[in-house]
Amino acid sequence: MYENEIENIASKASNEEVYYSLLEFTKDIMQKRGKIEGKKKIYYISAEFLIGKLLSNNLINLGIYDQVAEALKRHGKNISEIEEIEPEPSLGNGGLGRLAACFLDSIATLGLPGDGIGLNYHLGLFKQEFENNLQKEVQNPWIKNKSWLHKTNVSYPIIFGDLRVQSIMYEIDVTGYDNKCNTLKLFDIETIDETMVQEDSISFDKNDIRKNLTLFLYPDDSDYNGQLLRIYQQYFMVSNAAQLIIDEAVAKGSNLYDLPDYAVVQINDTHPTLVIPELIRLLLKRDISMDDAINIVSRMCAYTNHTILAEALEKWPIWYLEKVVPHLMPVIKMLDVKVKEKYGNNPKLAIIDKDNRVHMAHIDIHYGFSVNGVAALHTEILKNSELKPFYDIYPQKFNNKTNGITFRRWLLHCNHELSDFITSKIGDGYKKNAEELEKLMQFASDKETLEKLLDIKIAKKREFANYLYANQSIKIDENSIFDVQVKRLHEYKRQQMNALYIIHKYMEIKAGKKPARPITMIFGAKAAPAYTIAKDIIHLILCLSDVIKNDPDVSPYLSVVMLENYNVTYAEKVIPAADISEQISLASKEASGTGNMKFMLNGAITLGTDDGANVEIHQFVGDDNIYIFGETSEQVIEHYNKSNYSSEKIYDEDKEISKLVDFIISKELFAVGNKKSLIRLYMEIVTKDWFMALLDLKEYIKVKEQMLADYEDRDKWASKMLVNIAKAGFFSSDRTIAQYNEDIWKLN
Ligand code: 26V
Repeated sequence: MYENEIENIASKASNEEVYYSLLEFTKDIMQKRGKIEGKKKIYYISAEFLIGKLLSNNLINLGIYDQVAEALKRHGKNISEIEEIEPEPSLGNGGLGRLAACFLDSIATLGLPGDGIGLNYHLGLFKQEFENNLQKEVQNPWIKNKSWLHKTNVSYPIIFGDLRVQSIMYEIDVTGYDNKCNTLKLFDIETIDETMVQEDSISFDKNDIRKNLTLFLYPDDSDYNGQLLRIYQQYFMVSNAAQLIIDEAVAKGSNLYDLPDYAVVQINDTHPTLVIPELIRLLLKRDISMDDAINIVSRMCAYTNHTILAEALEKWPIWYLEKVVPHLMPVIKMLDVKVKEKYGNNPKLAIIDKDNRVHMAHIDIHYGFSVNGVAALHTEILKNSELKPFYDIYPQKFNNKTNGITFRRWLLHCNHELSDFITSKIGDGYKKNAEELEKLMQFASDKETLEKLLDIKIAKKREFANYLYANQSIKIDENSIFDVQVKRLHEYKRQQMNALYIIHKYMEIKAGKKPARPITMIFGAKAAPAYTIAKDIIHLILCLSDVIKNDPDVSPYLSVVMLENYNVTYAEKVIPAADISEQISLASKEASGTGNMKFMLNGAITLGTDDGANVEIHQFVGDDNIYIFGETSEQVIEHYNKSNYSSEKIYDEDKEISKLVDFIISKELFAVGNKKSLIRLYMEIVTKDWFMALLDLKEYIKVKEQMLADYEDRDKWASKMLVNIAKAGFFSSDRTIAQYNEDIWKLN
């Protein structure tokens, strides 16, 4: 099919022309594929959809990738160069947004009717640049005249306390693998003014809602105006969603009392929570009683919790909501009164607390029918500690849905070499039924297979090294061990602990103890613009990179690289090249992690704590194929409950540790870095260390050393790689989505 069109496109002169012709051609085929239909639909409402570039993924899902790649080759072109032209939409921060994108792929692949609903941020998340070893944020426009977006004529009035706007709905088609399409619906307004952002920065006037409503993803909310803007965004998103859901159901014949037969809403973290009172308000306007409206909405909304970090759980001062959405307040107050009538004045269950703050998660739990965590351990922690008072009254609502990743993007697209090899060994059934990867286990000690796996890894390392050089002019040694930690920068993820390992290694090499093979430490991380300590940690890593690069005693054996503007595109390049996957969060703090799954699938070995989905990875691969260290989540929770952790004590009593921490304020680092930032970080670690980096540091160093030693037994290492790939099937988001459907959505 399409031979002539593809040939014609491939023969165009420039890569740009080829890209834009392919874009139109692909959009056209997707339109012709048609939509997935059904009476009941899942609406996945999310403030973030980190979709990444779409061309190759769409071609793969349409089954024409190879055909296009070969035609291009015949015309002397390379599909990866064509891909370079596509801008990456950065409509997400990290795991939560990327998960939403993987879920859309799997919902369509399983043939379930389901749309994503979100916002069309014009500038998305900031673009990260490094200047003087510091993170600098600049704007990141992605919407060009021609893109994957279609403008529709769907439009709704959205009413705020002090203004009224008219929305426009854009759509991006989401094609399933070998299936029809669903859509990602992104809402926007016409009056957004990108010119209000000063060039080379991300600051803008936060007061002019008409001009800035969908300008940025999660604008810096460290000040009052930023937080208000976030509520404007949230209400804009959910009011559009609620109006659309009702319209679509009514068009299919709903009398509104039977709305739950037509629509189920998945609330992705608390950001879309206001959809609950908004749906109730809209039903009241259609003469449905309050009790009936609450009953209808409570049977259609389900909530996913993605974190136990208190500072990330949204609680809005009531007067913020009174200002932005005064018409929702009677509903929210009624929801609160009903909880208090039923459960008394238990402050742990209240929607509006004594300080007049509105707890968004509490609305979701009382007035939704399902509450899920995102990995087995995380769900247990929700049930037994963080949300225990709710579990006690609603045990039937709680369920676990361990996260997953789409294998189309994270294997077929990013690692053709590996997926082709797997196909040659076990056929291509695993592309639709990921658990078939288990068939690879028969080759766990087959020398030829293991050698081929090592060959593919080295090829991917070379490819990444070339990309890195082209992008950041940094040269790395493809024969070194690639030890990779890529994820948002947060103290609980403990990049600072990894930095302390680097200091340890640097000192060892300085003292004459050379490693068996050079090591390349690779980081990628953006810090929230107002998160000072996170930026200090980036600064430390960049400074260490400088010190080591300029030290001829050390640089042949160790190098440190920080990827600039780490995003989905970078992830697709670095993950297939990784040997070691760093998943070292403080146990209990990482709800799931999904990078851990991507690395595993691409044959990297995990160095991690028993946290989030690492626990399940550990169970699948067994002790011999993963490196686990650190205190358990129970022990960590006990430290918090008893307030008995003191980094100062460890620092004072353990000279090996204090020696490493002291290097942060050494003359070597001061020579290349910012003294104030380094001292602030040093003080933070010594006197606070909220996420207990010093607690696990020594065991971390020991286990990493063991891992580096084990790497030298190449056959054994390759067999660990194979076991990781073979056991990755469970972590396909197709499995996760099948479980959401079976237990929560109940479509078909
Ligand atoms: C948000 C914030 C905002 C304010 C300051 C600190 C802070 C810390 C963390 C967060 C994260 C919010 C929710 C989130 O992104 N969770 C991530 O969801 C992923 C998908 O389920 C999961 O794999 C990650 O473990 C989890 O952190």
